Amino acid sequence: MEKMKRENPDVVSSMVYGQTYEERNITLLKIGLRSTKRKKAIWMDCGIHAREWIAPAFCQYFVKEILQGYKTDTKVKEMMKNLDFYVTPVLNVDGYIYSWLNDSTRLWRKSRSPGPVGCTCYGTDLNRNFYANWGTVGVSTNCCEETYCGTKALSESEARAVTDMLGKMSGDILAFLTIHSYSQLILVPYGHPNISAPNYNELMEVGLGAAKAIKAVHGMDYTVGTSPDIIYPNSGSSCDYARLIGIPLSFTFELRDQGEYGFKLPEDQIQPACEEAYAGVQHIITYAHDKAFYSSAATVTTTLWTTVMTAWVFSATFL
Ligand code: 0X9
Ligand code: ZN
Repeated sequence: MEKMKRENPDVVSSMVYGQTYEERNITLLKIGLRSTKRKKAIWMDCGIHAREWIAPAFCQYFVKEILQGYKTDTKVKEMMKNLDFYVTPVLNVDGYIYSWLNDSTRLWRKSRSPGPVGCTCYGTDLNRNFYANWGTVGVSTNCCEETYCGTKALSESEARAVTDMLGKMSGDILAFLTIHSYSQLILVPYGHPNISAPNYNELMEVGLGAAKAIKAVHGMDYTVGTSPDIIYPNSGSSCDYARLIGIPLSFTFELRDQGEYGFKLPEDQIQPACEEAYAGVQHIITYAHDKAFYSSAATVTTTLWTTVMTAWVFSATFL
């Protein structure tokens, strides 16, 4: 992150927006061209689940690509003028570092906070700890389980950090993308089976467009849908929280593979997995950008045109 800032001081800055249980910084990179106009934002976080190592790799790849892209690709440059990208390469820093410790900790998923009194296990599933139908479905209340949702919503400082940051920025965020592995899925809100997003059709259409873009890169199939429809119901996820507070486009990506290697994706798949996921993400970002900047421009044009025509009809009739 420091290197990216050093090499691109005009477009990259960083911000510490929280601390983990073990008091490490939670840091994001803000990437965008300076502008006098009010900019919209795209949120991306990776590594909320410790063992899903392809996710932090993807955030790095994404940062590298957009930093190259804005020099060579006019669309990326245009988006960098209108948007700021807020990228958290590793959200669950404690868990991620723990998963690098040795073979026995490699598959750690949760945070690293100790369990409540009377429970000797560690960690809360950060993707069950958000204030989004917290504790209702697809969670465990046993602190030794992988999907332990914590003692209450936002018991974890990592979930609080994201919530606070989103709260400050939510009016400006066009798209919220949270990157996981594995299964090759693009999940749309909600994880709760009884509620559905008001723009479900739009989310599905954009998600299917992203899956098509992914397939065009290396032929990989990604399935699109809500988690109850295609995997399992769940509550307290960051993706659901983002949609609940009004961020219109909220997606969970589950990157490669489909179970052959699972979380231990071999090194030679890092590059292709990132390339295809980049195409999917780019589809969503482009849609979000064009909707915000072109349809409002179109509205202005239509309004102007209507005014001109009304004046013309008025003058033709009465003058
Ligand atoms: O269970 C999860 O937290 C996610 N899958 S994973 O295998 N990476 O753990 C999926 C969460 C999806 N939930 C919503 N989008 N609501
Ligand atoms: Zn995950």
